[in-house]
Parts: sequence; C-alpha cells; structure tokens
Amino acid sequence: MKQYHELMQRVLDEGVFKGDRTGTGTQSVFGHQMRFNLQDGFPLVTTKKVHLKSIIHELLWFLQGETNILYLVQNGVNIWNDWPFQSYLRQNNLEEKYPKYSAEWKAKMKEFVEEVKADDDFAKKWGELGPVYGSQWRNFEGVDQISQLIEDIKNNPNSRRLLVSAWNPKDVPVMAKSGLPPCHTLFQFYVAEGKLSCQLYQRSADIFLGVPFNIASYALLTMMVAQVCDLEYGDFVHTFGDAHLYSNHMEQTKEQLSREPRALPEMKINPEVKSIFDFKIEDFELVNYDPYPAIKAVVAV
Ligand code: DHF
Ligand code: TMP
Repeated sequence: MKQYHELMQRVLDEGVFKGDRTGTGTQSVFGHQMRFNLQDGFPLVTTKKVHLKSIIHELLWFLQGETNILYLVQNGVNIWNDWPFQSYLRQNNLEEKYPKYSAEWKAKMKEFVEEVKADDDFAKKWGELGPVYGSQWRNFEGVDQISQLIEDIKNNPNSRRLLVSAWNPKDVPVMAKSGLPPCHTLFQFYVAEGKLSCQLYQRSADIFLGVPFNIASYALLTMMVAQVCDLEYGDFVHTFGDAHLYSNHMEQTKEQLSREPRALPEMKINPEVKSIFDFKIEDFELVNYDPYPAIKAVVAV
C-alpha cells in the first residue's frame, strides 16, 4: 500500500490549509490518483488494523438498497451512527445538553443505538439516512443501476458507458440534512483482455478514516462483479477531488507513516455465488492479513 502512504505524504508536503463544513480544519490537495492491480493482493491498509467486517457489511447494505442504520447496528457496524444520532439531538433540541464527543454524548449515542435495535418504530423514525448510496444504486429515479450494470457488462463488455452515479442533484439537499451527499460519487467499469477494472471518482476524501474503507470497499465490489460476470481481476483506479487530512488526524498520520507497509493479504470469495445480490458475509475470507495495531481517531460530523 505504498500508494496510500504516498497520498498521506503528499498532503503533508503540499497540502494547503482549508476550513471545512465541520469546523475542524483540514490540509488538502485537489486531484490525485492511485491504482491497485487486484491480482497483486487485496488492497487493505496494513499499517493500521482496518475493520474489514464493517466494510463488507456496509457494501452488502448498499447492494441491498438499504438506507437505514438498523441492518448495520444489528451486525455490530457503527460507522454510520454519528449522523442520524446528531440529527436526533438537533431535532429534539438536545445538542447543548450533549456536546459533541463529550462522555455524555458517547453514552447517549450508545442508548440511541440500543433503542434503534430494540424498537422498529424508533428505527424507522431516527435510523434513516435518507436517499444515500443504497437508494441511488438500486433506485435512482426508478432505475436499478446495479442490475443494469451487470447486464451491460455481460452483454456488451466493450461498452464505454458502464457507469453508476450516486450523485443525484435533486436529492442532494435532502441528503445534506440527514446523512451526507455521496462522497464516492461516480464509478465506471472497463473490460479488456478478459479482465474487469473499475475507476471511482471520490469528490471528497477523509484520508485517514474514510479512504482505507473506500479502497477496500471498491476493490471488493470490483472482485464481486468480476466473479458474477466471469471475468478476471483487473485494476481498481481511485481518483480524488478534495483529498484532505483533518487537523485532528495529524499525529495519527505521522504515526502511521513511521510504519513500513507489509505484504498485502488475499481475499477468498466463495466461487459458488453467481448473482451480485446473493453474497453473504460468510462468502468472504481474508487470509494472511498481518496489520500493525489500530490507531484511534474521531470522525468529523
Ligand atoms: N465523515 C467524515 N468526516 N469522514 C469519513 O470518513 C466519513 N465516512 C463515512 C461517513 N462520513 C464521514 C462513512 N464511512 C469510519 C470509517 C468509515 C466511515 C465512517 C466512519 C470510522 O469511524 N472508522 C474507524 C472505526 C472503525 C469501526 O468502528 O469499525 C476507524 O478507525 O477506521
Ligand atoms: P463533505 O460532504 O463536507 O465533503 O464531508 C464528507 C466527509 O466525509 C469528508 O471528510 C469526506 C468523508 N468521507 C470519506 O472520506 N469517505 C466516505 O465514504 C464518506 C461517506 C465520507
């Protein structure tokens, strides 16, 4: 994962200070590209431990067209909780009582998540992120983009129109309220010499927290699509708009850069699965992953 370290180093060396929506402050560059040959191993960052189970569940959740955190929290995945929780506080005038990231805030969030798990009506009311990825992938103004994509790759692999867009201008204002307008905005597939490649355009990238998830998620999606379309693995190309390090992630980034990347693990996928919608968590096995210890950081909400 030399490519990921190069990105972090580039932002430290060349990035300019930029304020942001969350009030945290960032160091940022505009425009960057990384490329991973998926035959060289599974691109999961090795210089800190990355929680792969969260990544797989999140991807399966997108593919099912789901947008409620209920499925995620039922499966022990907590990466999307901060946004509905913050909306809940805001709409109940509780923001002052529970200052962001305080001990009371953390305790209240635990309570919130338990309530989502225990009470269906509560989950429906407060666990919903709005028309985010799952909704756009499977039902973009009535279009199931993923089913269409698989059909197009199978029937017309030379096509230069193998795209999925999560960016729906009409829904952006709605998404801004509950969840987030999509960061991984648009992706395109490419078939040549029997191999499937994918390129993602990510408009905004939290390099320390989000990017290791985004690389692994799209690498895995590419491998799953390749399997169901009977193709070999090609490249995952990751293109960025605003790539930034938050000012409260700098120490963690330097710690991580002091670590030497290790050999990539390998991802084994159950070869029996033939439909993109049939994958289950048990169908994935990661072998030879030998990461350095995790590095904690708070997510900017
Ligand atoms: N907002 C911001 N500011 N940065 C993000 O990366 C981000 N990502 C979102 C939604 N909004 C965001 C969705 N993806 C974590 C990782 C990915 C993610 C959201 C959160 C995260 O907190 N990772 C921690 C804990 C991992 C875990 O609990 O499994 C990490 O150390 O990687
Ligand atoms: P923004 O909507 O103001 O750009 O804020 C979104 C933040 O979340 C930004 O720091 C990028 C980050 N992010 C990722 O890096 N990857 C993701 O998958 C998601 C959902 C968000």
